[in-house]
Amino acid sequence: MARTVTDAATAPATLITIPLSHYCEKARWALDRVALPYREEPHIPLLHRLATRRDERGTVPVLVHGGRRFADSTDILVHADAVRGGGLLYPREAALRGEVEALEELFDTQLGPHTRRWGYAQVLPEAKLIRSVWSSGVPRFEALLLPAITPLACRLVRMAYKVTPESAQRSLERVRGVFAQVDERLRGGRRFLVGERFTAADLTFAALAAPVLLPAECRAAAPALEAVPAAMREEILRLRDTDAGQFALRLFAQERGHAA
Ligand SMILES: N[C@@H](CCC(=O)N[C@@H](CS)C(=O)NCC(=O)O)C(=O)O
Repeated sequence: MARTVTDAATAPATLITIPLSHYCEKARWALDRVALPYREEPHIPLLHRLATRRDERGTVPVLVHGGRRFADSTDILVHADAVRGGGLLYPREAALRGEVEALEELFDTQLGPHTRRWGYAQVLPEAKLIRSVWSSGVPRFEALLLPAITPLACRLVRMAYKVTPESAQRSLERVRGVFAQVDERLRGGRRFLVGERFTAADLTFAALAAPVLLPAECRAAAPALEAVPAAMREEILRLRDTDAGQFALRLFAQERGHAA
């Protein structure tokens, strides 16, 4: 017999994460938003690959739910929305849904990789800081292994995300470019990016902007603003001061704790 939406909605879910990851925060926020119960399974970088070895890309987040695996944050949002009956993260109206999907894709590809690269460029030289965010909430034996793994993990992160001082500067320009597009879209005082309600477009923008804003309500593991190097702090304060930055901070303050 086919499973009903209600069966699927109440089946226990597991979200595999790296606690620092902003794509994981995007998925976590969506599950919280639609009130889909889940258990988070956080891992340190490298060991996350053991948990994601059966997924083609091996990245996090991965949602395991109702016997299925969703190994991409957008797939997780689409599933979370559908399993709760639809209309919570994506508008039911086709044209509006198309706009949300286009913005989500823009932020996934043009914002997330660049906030991550810039953020890593600032914190990778700070060994103590990076260890504290990578170990947040992970199983005890992984936390104990982390000091030994950190030098290799830092090298791999630099290679995988092509982190150099020059690329970080270029990424910051790309972030400013996306922020300018969001500023433009918000002109005229609109409260959300699409239509009159909070959607996956707003959620994705705010979650993927988190590494350059460090919002207090973000549930990804992140350093405190006071703990980051001074140059990073100054740039964060400048980005917070833009319309797009203010918008993302408002979404975290008003919408992060709110279940639909
Ligand atoms: N398009 C993917 C991107 C996910 C992604 O890049 N995840 C990073 C963490 S932010 C990751 O898993 N990195 C470790 C790896 O590649 O093994 C999504 O939206 O889920």
